[in-house]
Amino acid sequence: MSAGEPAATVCTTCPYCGVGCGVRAAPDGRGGAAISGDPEHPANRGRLCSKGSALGETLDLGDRLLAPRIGGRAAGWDEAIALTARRFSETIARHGPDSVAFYVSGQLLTEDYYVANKLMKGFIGSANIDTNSRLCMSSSVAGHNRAFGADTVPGTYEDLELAELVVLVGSNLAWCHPVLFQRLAAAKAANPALRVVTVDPRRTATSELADQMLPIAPGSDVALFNGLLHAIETGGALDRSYLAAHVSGAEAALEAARGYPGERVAALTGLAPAEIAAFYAGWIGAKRVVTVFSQGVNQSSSGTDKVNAIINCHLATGRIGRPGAGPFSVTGQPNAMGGREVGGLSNMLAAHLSLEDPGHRAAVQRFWRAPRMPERPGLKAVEMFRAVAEGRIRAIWIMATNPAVSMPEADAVRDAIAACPFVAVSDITAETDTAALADVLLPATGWGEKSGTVTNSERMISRQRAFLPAPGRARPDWRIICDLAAAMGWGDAFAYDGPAAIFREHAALSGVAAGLGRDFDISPLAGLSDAAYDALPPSRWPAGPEGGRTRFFAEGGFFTPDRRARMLPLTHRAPATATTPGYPLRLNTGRVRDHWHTMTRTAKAPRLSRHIAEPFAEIHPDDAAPLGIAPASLVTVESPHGRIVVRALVTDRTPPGSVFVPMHWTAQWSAAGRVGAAIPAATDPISGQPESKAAAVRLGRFAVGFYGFAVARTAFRPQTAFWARARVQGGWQAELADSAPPADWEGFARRLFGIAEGDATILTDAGTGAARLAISVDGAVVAALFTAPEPVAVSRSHLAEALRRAEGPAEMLAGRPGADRPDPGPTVCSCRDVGVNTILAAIARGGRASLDAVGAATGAGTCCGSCRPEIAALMSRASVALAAE
Ligand SMILES: Nc1nc2c(c(=O)[nH]1)N[C@H]1C(S)=C(S)[C@@H](COP(=O)(O)OP(=O)(O)OC[C@H]3O[C@@H](n4cnc5c(=O)[nH]c(N)nc54)[C@H](O)[C@@H]3O)O[C@H]1N2
Ligand SMILES: Nc1nc2c(c(=O)[nH]1)N[C@H]1C(S)=C(S)[C@@H](COP(=O)(O)OP(=O)(O)OC[C@H]3O[C@@H](n4cnc5c(=O)[nH]c(N)nc54)[C@H](O)[C@@H]3O)O[C@H]1N2
Ligand code: SF4
Ligand SMILES: [Mo]
Repeated sequence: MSAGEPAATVCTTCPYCGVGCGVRAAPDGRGGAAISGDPEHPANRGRLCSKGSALGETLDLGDRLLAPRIGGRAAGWDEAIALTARRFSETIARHGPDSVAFYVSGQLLTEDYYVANKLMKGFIGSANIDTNSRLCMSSSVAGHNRAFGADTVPGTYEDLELAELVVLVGSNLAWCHPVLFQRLAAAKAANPALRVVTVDPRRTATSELADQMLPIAPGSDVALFNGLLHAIETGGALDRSYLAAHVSGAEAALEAARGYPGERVAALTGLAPAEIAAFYAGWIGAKRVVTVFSQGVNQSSSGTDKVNAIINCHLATGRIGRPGAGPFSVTGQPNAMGGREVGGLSNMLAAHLSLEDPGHRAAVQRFWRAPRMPERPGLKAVEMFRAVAEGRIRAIWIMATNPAVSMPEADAVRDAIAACPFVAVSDITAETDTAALADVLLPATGWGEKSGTVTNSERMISRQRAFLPAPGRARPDWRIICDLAAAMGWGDAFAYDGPAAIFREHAALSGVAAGLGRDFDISPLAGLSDAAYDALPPSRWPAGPEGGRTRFFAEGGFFTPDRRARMLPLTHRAPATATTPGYPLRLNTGRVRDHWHTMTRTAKAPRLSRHIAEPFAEIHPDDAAPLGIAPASLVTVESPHGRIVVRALVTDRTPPGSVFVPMHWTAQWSAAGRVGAAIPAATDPISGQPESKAAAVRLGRFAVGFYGFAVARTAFRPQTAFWARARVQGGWQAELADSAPPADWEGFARRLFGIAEGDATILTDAGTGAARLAISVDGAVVAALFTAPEPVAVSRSHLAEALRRAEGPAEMLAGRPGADRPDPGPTVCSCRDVGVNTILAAIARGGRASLDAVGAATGAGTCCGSCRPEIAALMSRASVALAAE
């Protein structure tokens, strides 16, 4: 904290994405806090995105789990821990250590993660601890290990600013790592010679920054980068001295790449030969090139090969570990990296040591004074839930993740958890699809209440610090895990008095690993006092005796036995379910700007649902037309595993043959929006990461008798065949639809809202069957419903605002603002609440206005900046329209 800062302000780290922005929180003394970006944090220098800036709106306790529950009833901690320990111990005694499992999360802090891994691997003696990082980073981990001999991210964020060329492969950085994207956009504005290329089947907010967009066929990245490697060779761009000194396997990799001349790459990727050639020439010509990759690479049945295809090109040119050059895996979760450091995956040990290396195992066993150690890797996430379904795992503890939503074949996973003899779930809320299935619910402290460390994408370890008291009986995750370990008889090995003690042990173990030649070394931090730990500034690893190193591998020094990197011979493979008769389309899934995963936190902030408030499918007009799918109608997206119902967004952003659906909606927020239900559990053979971006599906029209839109002051959960609800400023809203309109709209509305009192005002249109209905108390509307045989055309933002302002029925039932107040349209800028119509009007007034001019006129994009790519898109479309006039 710098001088002059009020004493109460606490510096901490954002709990969302892997950019790892520093946050300042000033508690208001009433359970809330004012949130701002930390100007001194090296990741963000004061910036925050829309999700980070809305953190203050997610702190209320309304939905929190405040005491343990057993079978749905409130229970004490002693009872809950004793029962969990007894069920685990009995299961192990009867069926062996591999009959139990932990399924954990990249959203745990390093200290939580460390003790969970130690308990399972060293004391229970099984490697059945896996994590949602399996669904996220495991292909990158496997690719790094194959090429570098360790899971090392060689570069830093600064490299994106120092590069001549940044290639974003399968990364929607503008929405998923917004502050890093803003750093890139600022660097490009300052240095127009910096070129950006996106490789993504879809046009996204990220592509607005791109000089070249490569709309690659889903799953064909290996072909594109094999072709690049071949072009590097034929173009004379191999760095022969780097290869001779530091790399093995180059000849075999080059030989495999020779099978990918330009025409073959064009056939496999669907890209035009000229655009491929231009991309290759640009890549080869740029000495400083960073290739950023994310889930379009990892979440694939050839994910590990995709990672190595990219790394091959960097090794072949020696463009690695130098300022502005290197392959760069950006991590998703706030502590994806920390989880890898402690060994939280079932095929890892700890501190980047290998489970299958007897020497490593013995060293860790000695260090932990562990009674037993598994000799074989445990089950990876997909295998783990299969084992649950088949009764081979009989007790599971799920921490800080929501697999009933986020796993592929999510319906089967949900049913397996429901049928498992014993399920414990640690969460901050009971209102999740997974928590609903638990035998024992354990209340964890959440962001702002817990304390520990996280590591971001550039190996920067930052503190998360508490600035609020633990609510109710909630406890930090590390403590719940240590309490269980003690109840199972291992109290001595888990007798930590706080996260600092755990961190010291973790740091000391990294010193053991460094002694065995591993990359992850923070041993100089093993002697931190509690006070020094509390004050720990952001620190990049390795923090070795030589005082820390910024980048890896410019001079070789890989972590393989011969210290040489490995290039690998690779072959293109189509997605696992590429051809499934009867399912002609490919389902791509991912994220939207303002929601986080299964929405347990972001859905609490009304301003974050203003951007997108319901699940949708992006469908190309060529796919929509033959099926008669109209814009804003409802569609089914169906695979052999499951079916969802979502809104049709007919757009050419997605290519023909491909449908994009966001991953966020759960059974808490929608009737049938859990897209994981439709995704097959096909995995990469090396990493075990599921292919979440290329499922074979078919589309259908969802038969609708009436559509509806509803708002109310109090929470309601519709029972209709389709619904999706969201928080709005003064209450709740829902989109709904069902097969046949009810006979009596007032009765329907009163049941929908659970409101018996108040006056109902109803307007019906006998011709169309549309109805508008408001329930008011003392002249102010408390709930309103708008229905029509076609998608309801009312201004959502106006209705939410009218509800908040307690308007009367006449104002409300008009459905949109009066002529004196223009309708702002759907929200683009959630910080300043600026709608699309307002922005378009400003663009129209200003002609080809600049982003800053639109900002000055409307306020849009002037706060966190996350919406600037969308404003840029509106501007470029408007200028196309002007040009066409
Ligand atoms: N707003 C927001 N931000 C987040 C998160 C969130 O939930 N919400 N989650 C965080 C987490 S955990 C993660 S892992 C990251 C994920 O960050 P990203 O990986 O950037 O996000 P996604 O939207 O999952 O997918 C990225 C892109 O991959 C493309 N893609 C699909 N198939 C292919 C393919 O075969 N090849 C290529 N080249 N591209 C393809 C998709 O069209 C999509 O645009 O985001 C983090 N940040
Ligand atoms: N179809 C499809 N599926 C996907 C993906 C995709 O792109 N497409 N992406 C995958 C990826 S990359 C990821 S990372 C996963 C994410 O998927 P999940 O991990 O399942 O999603 P979250 O909503 O982040 O779940 C975190 C849970 O932890 C709880 N929680 C928050 N803070 C704490 C805490 O401090 N302690 C405890 N104990 N609990 C806490 C939250 O309330 C929430 O229930 O989804 C994967 N699934
Ligand atoms: S970019 Fe946004 S979500 Fe990611 S860490 Fe920064 S503020 Fe949080
Ligand atoms: Mo992730």
